[in-house]
Amino acid sequence: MAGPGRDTSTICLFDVDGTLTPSRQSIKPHVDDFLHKLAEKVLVGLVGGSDFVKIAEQMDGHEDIRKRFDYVFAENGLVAFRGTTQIGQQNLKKFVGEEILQKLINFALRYMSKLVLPCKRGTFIEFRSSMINICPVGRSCTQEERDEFVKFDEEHRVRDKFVEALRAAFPDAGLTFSIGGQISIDVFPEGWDKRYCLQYLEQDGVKTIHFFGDKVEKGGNDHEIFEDPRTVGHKVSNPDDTVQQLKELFFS
Ligand code: M1P
Repeated sequence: MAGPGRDTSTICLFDVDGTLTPSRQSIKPHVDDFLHKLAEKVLVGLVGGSDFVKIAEQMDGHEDIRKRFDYVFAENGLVAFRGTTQIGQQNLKKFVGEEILQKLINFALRYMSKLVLPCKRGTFIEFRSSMINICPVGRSCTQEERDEFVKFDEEHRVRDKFVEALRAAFPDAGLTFSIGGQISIDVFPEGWDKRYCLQYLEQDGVKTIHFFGDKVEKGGNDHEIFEDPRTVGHKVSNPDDTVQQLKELFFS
């Protein structure tokens, strides 16, 4: 990772899906190689909405990503690693309490039971340590079924309407409903968005934080960190665009 003259006061922090990899797929070898070169110049970190296991699968699958990246922030940074050392872990269950959690889960299940979609599979609610992921098509869908839902959702705004209904039903619960990926909605306490990870970088004295993300518009899960004054935000359209922007910034 380290190289002579590496600037450890600067980090490039990347969203995963749509920024370094196609959504929920593995990183392409040329993007992976490029990150290795970049890591000789500055610190490199990941901040994904997904849980650690999914991020690790997408970034390689066999190497421990905590050895490869200076920081890995899963679930928006609520599960945080500096190298191989875990430096943070939040607990949704304790923070929100069982009563609200059950009301939310029951509401979401009722709402989804009325949806008619091209298909429905399994795992409609995934309970993570710091967020609940609600997925109308079901997380166990195949890639083909995922693609089909994406088209259907573009046309019928299934998730937008679902988020509106959730916001209306839980106006004072202190929860954020965020469309982070292609087929699901993330639910977490206000403030537990990707900005959460910045505290660790500040504590470690990192001075310049370049953030790269694709979902930077309002409602997207990169929006808050992209707009945050503590970061230099870079909007990208896909992994190749990310590499191109990095070349211009650090290699020209
Ligand atoms: O891009 C991050 C998102 O990745 C997945 O989204 P989806 O399966 O909907 O494409 C989920 O892990 C989601 O929680 C996460 O924000």
